[in-house]
Amino acid sequence: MTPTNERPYIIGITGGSASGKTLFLQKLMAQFPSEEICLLSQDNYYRPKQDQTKDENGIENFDLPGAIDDEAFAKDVEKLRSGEIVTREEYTFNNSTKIPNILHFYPRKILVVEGIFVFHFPEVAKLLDLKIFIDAQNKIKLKRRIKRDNEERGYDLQDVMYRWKYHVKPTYEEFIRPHKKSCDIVIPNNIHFEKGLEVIVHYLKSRTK
Ligand code: UZR
Ligand code: MG
Repeated sequence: MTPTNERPYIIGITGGSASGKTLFLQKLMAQFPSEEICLLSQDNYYRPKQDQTKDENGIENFDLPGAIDDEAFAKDVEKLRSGEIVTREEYTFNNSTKIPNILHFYPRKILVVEGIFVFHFPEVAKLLDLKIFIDAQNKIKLKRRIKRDNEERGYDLQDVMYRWKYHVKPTYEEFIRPHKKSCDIVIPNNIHFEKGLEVIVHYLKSRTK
């Protein structure tokens, strides 16, 4: 546990797919020593591929809230909140040949919880002290998604476009965008998020002093 025994300050970060959450968080995490901050990503709570719901064309839809084991996710946030260590197998996306790492998460003064459904799952959302929404225009997110899915997740262009139209965009509209109006802070990331990041880092530093 952290030197003082206070419970962590919990920040939730959401935003549409490819809005820039991961990059924002990499930069945020780099500003703190690892003993002060912990990042828990919803990505590690995808249910196995064989348990995913298929659409009418037989394609798994990873963009439905049911794609995530929300119970396990919320339980782990609660564990970290109450000072317990969390152990979880890494999710390897489209790469069935990769041997997953075993990840360990430690309770810290600041806990960051990220993912497309962190505001949608009530049992996770209720644990958040600060809700941040990273926002970008659809055409910009799509451009980023094409690049990322090709380089990191092994999908070709046709695949990306299909998922965008039938899975990603409808999910954004139904389960993600509605939370923009009720979150605490919206950070636009059409060009960059540097100023928004600076403000958040400054605020969090004041809490870890
Ligand atoms: P972010 N996702 C995959 O691409 N492959 C998987 O095995 C599991 C999830 C995608 C998911 C969602 N949808 O849009 C995205 N698809 O990961 C969320 N297809 O991650 O917020 O980093 O974009
Ligand atoms: Mg991400």
